[in-house]
Amino acid sequence: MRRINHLQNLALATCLMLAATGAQAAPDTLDVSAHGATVHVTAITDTILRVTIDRDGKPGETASWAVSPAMLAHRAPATIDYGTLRTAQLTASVDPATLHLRVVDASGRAIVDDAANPVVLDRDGFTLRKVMGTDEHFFGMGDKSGLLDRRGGSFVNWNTDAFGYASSTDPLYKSVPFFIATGGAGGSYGLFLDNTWRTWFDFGHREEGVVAIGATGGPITYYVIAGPTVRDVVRRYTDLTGKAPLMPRWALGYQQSRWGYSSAAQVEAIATHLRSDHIPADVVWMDIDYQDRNRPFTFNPVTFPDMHKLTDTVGALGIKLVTIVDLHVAHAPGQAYAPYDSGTAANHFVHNPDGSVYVAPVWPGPAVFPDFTVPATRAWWGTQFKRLTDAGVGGIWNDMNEPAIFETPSKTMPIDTVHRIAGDGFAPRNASHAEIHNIYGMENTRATYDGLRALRPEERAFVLTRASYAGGQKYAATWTGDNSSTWDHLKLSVSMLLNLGLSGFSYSGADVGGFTGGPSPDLLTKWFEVAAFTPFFRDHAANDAPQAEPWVDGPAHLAIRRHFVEERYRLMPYLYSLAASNAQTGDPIMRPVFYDYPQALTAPCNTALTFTLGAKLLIAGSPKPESLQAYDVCLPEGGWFDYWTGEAVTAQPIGHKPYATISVTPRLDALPVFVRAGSIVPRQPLVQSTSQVPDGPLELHVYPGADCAGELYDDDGHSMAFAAGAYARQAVRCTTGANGVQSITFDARQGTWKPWWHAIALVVHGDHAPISATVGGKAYPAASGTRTIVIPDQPQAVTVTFNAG
Ligand code: MIG
Repeated sequence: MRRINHLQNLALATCLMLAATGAQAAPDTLDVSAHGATVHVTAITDTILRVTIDRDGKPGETASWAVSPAMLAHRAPATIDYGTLRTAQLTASVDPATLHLRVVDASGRAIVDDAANPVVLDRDGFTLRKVMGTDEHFFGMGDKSGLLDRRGGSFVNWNTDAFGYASSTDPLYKSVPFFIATGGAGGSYGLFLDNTWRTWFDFGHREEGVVAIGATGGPITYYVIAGPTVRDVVRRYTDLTGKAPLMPRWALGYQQSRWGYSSAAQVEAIATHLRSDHIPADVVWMDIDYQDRNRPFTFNPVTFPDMHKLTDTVGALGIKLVTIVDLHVAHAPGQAYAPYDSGTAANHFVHNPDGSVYVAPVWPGPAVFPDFTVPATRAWWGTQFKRLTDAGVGGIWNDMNEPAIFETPSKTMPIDTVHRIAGDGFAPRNASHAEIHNIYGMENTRATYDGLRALRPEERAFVLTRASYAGGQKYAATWTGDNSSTWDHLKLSVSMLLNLGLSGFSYSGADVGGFTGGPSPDLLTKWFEVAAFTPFFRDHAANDAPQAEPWVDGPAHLAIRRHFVEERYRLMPYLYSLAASNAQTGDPIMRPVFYDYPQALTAPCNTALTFTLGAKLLIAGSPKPESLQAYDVCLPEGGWFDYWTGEAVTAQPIGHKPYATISVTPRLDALPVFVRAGSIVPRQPLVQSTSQVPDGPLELHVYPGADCAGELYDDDGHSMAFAAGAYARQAVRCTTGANGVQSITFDARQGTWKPWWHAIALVVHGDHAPISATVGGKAYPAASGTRTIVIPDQPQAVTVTFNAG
């Protein structure tokens, strides 16, 4: 149609140079026009640039489903000269002839540079082309499968119910059109294409040396997020799209699920079995089986006659119930089904182009679909949860929200169904499903989250979702959908969770054991071991798969699985402090090794089943977990301890490389975990549920080394009181001398919360075990034959000194 907008032909572009209108200064935006397109560059912060491209002089809307109005309006001081915009940290320049955009850092190094033909407009779609550096590696893009590094890959964003997906399947459930490039001359950068339509990203797959991104429609709006570190980019991306809220502590506990727990008696039996087998656990999940005819917001009157009684009974065991609530409301006119009746009365459902209500089959049979882009519809949806919160349900699981539709080859709504936009900074208008599809699941979880918060304002809300979009971390945790019971999927789970974490979704998990197929006993055991160190730890299986609860393979397997679940509960103070810091900074809980050890980016430290939990623990499962062959674990330079024995590790340096390796012979009952030298890791006595107060002192495991530090965080674990100051946060540091750890310094505790511990057990690792510690003029001896010294709790700023033997 508008051929003049095709900029892909350089020769043509040269002829068209005369048509360029040149650059003009505006108060806070650099505007450069050529060939009927205008590039606008705005400094949201010193390190985040918003780039929009208008076509035919029609400015796009400044509204977003991912970025808050406050961030959209945020500006950093910038100087705009002819063709350039400068912030304190970046300079962006746009060539007035070609619209070529280049962003450099303060020392002139290119952070991101356009490739030839940088902007190609084609009907309603577009392609943007950036240079792909030879040493750059690419991460993020949400839950996409395949390798950790996206380099060489090509991906589409279109939320899809991908039952039975493999490592090559794309697209999957979520759309996070955001990647991080690292390894380039100017360090790392992030690029977030804020376009909800079907988008695609190509990392040198079609064309060597070019990152190409595009969409079939919608606004050309993207953000360049500068580093230089990956951590900088992730923190800034979550400044832009929002931090995940602090989850309740129980959501970090072990969670037992299965499609097919089909009566209250069975749910109760599962909870009782967890307790009688002494498997620490916090949640039992209830899949669609608890509902009446698969209708959302109902309880099956025969099999689940008294939901309140059930939540009370399992609640007494320290276990919460999380129930599934899918968005497909049964199309049940005249049947006194309140969600249908009230939703119809207020016109809350998605329409067909002819104005009728769109009806399609899913679990309840014919169903209708709330129009979650309408604020009034979200509010109505939120109120529907009252029946569940009144019954004492702990959290909500939003499945099928791609949305999934049965009996149609596209597996989803026709792209011409009509949604309404009526707020959120957008001009009111109708929008096609093509525009709304990728945010439909996120807006579903937003309605659920806000609804739970409104119904229980004092409590944190917990929502799990399958589909989402960039920024969806503000509303829900997520899981990787219908994986399979294969060793390949165990490996895949790690790369998927790592990329989700880098994409803002820190609180993620994969179905332990695999959803379909039924795991072998060894696979399920190894999966428990690995998943015990991942953020969201839920064993789940399909209705037609064999039972996969921890006890199904006999006492030997149960013992190993229990041991790893117990270890997670002992590590709860560390895990919870990571969750608290994620809510503040956006740092993922589970990270690729290069997040904290950038020198490991190109080392073989990033193989399958290798990751860190926070900066301090490195988990190094075998790259071939199905095999018992010895393998090399790669440890970034700087010293490590064996987490299980507490002994320092002697790793083999590899020439002058910034890492060393250690050979490990795998065992079914073991998973190598290492602790960084210079760490203080908090642990606690074993509990069977996070609702139980640990009996005994908080343990601080101290591992001597450079930059020795740790953090303590505690609060009541479930209410919003922390937001008003009822938390306890305390930094701890240690010094190391010739005799190992010399001292530990506690900063003054911040916040008004009084944590559960009254004493602290200092466990000092390394070659030298102290015989006593002195604090406040008093000496405390080590328990005989141990490296453990118990001192009183230390809320004030204080230094504890160790006395060598
Ligand atoms: O059509 O609710 O991914 O976890 O057990 C399948 C039944 C619907 C798909 C979810 C899965 C869940 C299942 N659901």
